[in-house]
Amino acid sequence: MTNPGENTLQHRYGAPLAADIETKWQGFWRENGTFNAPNPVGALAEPNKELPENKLFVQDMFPFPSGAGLHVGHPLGYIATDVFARYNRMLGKNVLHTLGYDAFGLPAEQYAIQTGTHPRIKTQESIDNMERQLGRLGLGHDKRRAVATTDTEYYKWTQWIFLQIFNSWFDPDVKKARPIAELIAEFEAGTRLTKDGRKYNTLTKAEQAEAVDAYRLVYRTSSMVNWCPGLGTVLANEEVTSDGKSERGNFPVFRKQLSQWMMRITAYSDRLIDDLELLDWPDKVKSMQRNWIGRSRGAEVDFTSPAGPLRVFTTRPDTLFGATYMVLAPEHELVDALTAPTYADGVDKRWTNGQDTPAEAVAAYKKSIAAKSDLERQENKEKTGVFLGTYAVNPVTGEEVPIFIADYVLTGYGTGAIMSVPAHDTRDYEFAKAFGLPIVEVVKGGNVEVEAFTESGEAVNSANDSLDINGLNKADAIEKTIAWLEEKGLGAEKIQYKLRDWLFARQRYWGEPFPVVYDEDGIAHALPESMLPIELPEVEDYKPVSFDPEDANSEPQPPLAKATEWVNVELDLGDGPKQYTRDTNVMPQWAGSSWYQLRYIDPQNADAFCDIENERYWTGPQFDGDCGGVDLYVGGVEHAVLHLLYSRFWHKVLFDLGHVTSVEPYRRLYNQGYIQAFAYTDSRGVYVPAAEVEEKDGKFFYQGEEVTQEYGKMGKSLKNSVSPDEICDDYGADTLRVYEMAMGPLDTSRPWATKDVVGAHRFLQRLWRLAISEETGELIVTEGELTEDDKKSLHRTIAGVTEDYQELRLNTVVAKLIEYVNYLTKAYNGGAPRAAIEPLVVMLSPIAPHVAEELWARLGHEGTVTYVEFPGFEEKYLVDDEIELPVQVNGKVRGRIMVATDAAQDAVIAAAMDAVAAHVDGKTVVKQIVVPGRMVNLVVK
Ligand code: ANZ
Repeated sequence: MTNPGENTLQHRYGAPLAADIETKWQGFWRENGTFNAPNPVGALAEPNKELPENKLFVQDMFPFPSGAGLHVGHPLGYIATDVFARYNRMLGKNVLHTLGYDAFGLPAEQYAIQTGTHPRIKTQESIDNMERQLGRLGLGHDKRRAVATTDTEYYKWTQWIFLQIFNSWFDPDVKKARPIAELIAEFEAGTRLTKDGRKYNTLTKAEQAEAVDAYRLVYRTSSMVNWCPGLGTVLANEEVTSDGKSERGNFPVFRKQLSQWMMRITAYSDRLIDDLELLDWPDKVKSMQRNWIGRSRGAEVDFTSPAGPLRVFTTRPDTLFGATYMVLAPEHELVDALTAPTYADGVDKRWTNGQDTPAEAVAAYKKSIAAKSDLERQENKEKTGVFLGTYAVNPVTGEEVPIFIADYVLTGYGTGAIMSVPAHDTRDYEFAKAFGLPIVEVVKGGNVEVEAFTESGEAVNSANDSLDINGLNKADAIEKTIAWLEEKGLGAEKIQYKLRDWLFARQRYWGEPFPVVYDEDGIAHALPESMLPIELPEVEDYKPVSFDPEDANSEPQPPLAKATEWVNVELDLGDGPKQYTRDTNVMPQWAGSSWYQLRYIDPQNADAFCDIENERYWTGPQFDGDCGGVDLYVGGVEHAVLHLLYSRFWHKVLFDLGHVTSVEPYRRLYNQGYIQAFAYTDSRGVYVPAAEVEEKDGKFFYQGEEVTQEYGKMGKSLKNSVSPDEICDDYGADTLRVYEMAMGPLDTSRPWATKDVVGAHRFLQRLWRLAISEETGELIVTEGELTEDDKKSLHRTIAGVTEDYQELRLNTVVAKLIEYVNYLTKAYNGGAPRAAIEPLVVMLSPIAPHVAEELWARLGHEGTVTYVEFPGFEEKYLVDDEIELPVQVNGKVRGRIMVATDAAQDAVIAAAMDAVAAHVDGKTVVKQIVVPGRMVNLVVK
């Protein structure tokens, strides 16, 4: 089979010529720094150049340098941002666009462990390969700004930002971060008490340190974590699958109490929710963030119990009269105190789970749920739990209600205890049914005989001597109940969040070391800025200490702990040289990506993470109330929550501390769709190489055997990857770019079809033939005038693509350019007029930049097409000079006429009469109605 990209004509636009052109122009761009964007100040400033006020900062979610290399799905977003950036350069904007690497993290380390080389070497190899692959695509990046999070000069500043956060606290009065020194000053002056209400000056040194730590935005705490012995590390909740395994490696994960670094992101819950209003982001992503933060308004209510007040959090204080039992999380601190020595005679057998005493029942129950994740515990399944043998008193009814533990109540949310209202909460209803507990209706509207009624309605059965909410709607009932509780000292309004603080440590090697040491008393000291960077030590054996995957009792042993010379250091932290030990954890993979947009702005700054003047220029607010930030951030929706929440949090801290002028990191977010592909499985369900599958009569065959077609992600495991190198070899990068942009709207997923790529290639060949002779390679454009039709076609194309480029409708840009090229091909069949070709080359250059540069040069221009002004259009060519009108006879359309838009009424009627002569002949026309631009109606008798 001959490859359509190959050809015999030396001057035809085929793969060999495309390759020459692409190499040539990529070299030109590199040598001339074509895409270098100047900064106002610092290393990347150009003193003699006045910066345009009009700027654009475009950013991609940067890739993780994986050893596998790229498939054609990866660059979809990178090409789109490149097109957008190039288009905006033609509008005269100073455009910042680059691409770095998110290079720390577990996958690189795992991969390096498998292959036996140091993660740094492997990471660099992967980066080099991806650079090569992406380099072929002709992306217009300012290469000086490309950073990798693993560069020492980069992670020095990641550590510096950690120190800023560590050395600050969140002042609830002004709702922002402030330097920790200001808190200490307030403590010392006595104007602020410690969190537990003590006077700072009366405390010992250690107690003072503790009081300050309780406020820091970074803190250590002993908390329940997900310990994965098989990987040798602790995992964040998000890294654990719903069936309690590690997302990477599929090892068992156990809940374990461990001392860990945490970031107090919860302090920012309200601002992270409220500032979503300022952002030009997809609604879907905003609501995912809102749900993740999960703000609920409700109340805390105290029930009286044998162990003192038992506090619950409820979003429905209006249902308090219907609380017929209580449930504690099995981990609740009062469980032991509330466990009775014995069960009363005749206790319901369902409540004891076959055990003789409450203590035995509790122990057995705890054991049965130990391995379950929070997600599993909340799943819709049969409700389980056991009775503690004790009762609490409902504060409004005065009735005794039994106390249970059950896994559907989670520790770490609310107070870890609930009042159960089976009539109006589905989980409580199921539990009550399973355990034979009373169901009391307190909201009218449903049928609690058959199911819980969870909607709002009028309160019923809800009155005592001093509180009567009967007849009130939900909001009023809540308000009145809370007022009553507050008056009695039994409760208060409470806003609750689902968001948890950010577990910020991993027991791994390939991450940023913490700039923290411990003294002989185990007190943590943040290192001064002057000691940064804290570099990763070279270790012989950088593998984590992993354990028997099933050994829940194993203790994390970070690999850095083995670098004893690095761990034990003598330092002078202001009070003379002393021995310290370094923290042996590393930061989680999210750290480096939480601020990289700021380093793109000022990548070579040795004195600061980013000069605020440069930040103000590139991402500062542009008008009153504007949040500022990167102008366009493109990436997959899988980062809707964690990455974007973490980077918003860090950015806000930096803003509070005065290091940046923008309130948000990313002003506009765009989620691109995915390139998907068909995959094929044989009769055993094993994937076969998709490229070797043949289609016959709608059936698919691999080596003669019929296989089943599936549709989904592109990837190695599905054996359906297509590499961009392959397409570049066969057709050239411009063809790949045109094809990917033409496949469909950028925000939707689309199936890859290698056989369709040739269509994009033929389009570029037709374009080429309009200007260049395939036989001689000579320029064949004419200097002739454009016809009226040419002008109409040209100006319409310009108007259309201008709007489409702005709205990122890149598929319709391609469609309109194809239409224009087809028009010219038909009209001229060979050399077209220069005045028709030049604007075409400019319009196409963002999408197919190499061929555009080549044509631009052959048309006689010096230098690059990159900064040529984007063509404008004249309105007068956009209006039609002829229109089609329907002609009705007695209200029925009987014909159509073409008339000049400015035709006189008489002429329109004459044309209409002609068109419908058969329906009018022999009748009398009693009325002729012309609705200009719309229709003609003739009334006949
Ligand atoms: C009584 C009640 C009656 C409730 C009713 C709901 C409906 P959101 O909206 O997600 O914040 N809850 C409180 N703490 C819990 C915990 N640690 N584990 C599991 N469930 C917990 O949900 C708050 C509601 O979830 C609370 O309001 C409580 O049940 C339950 F008709 O209290 B509710």
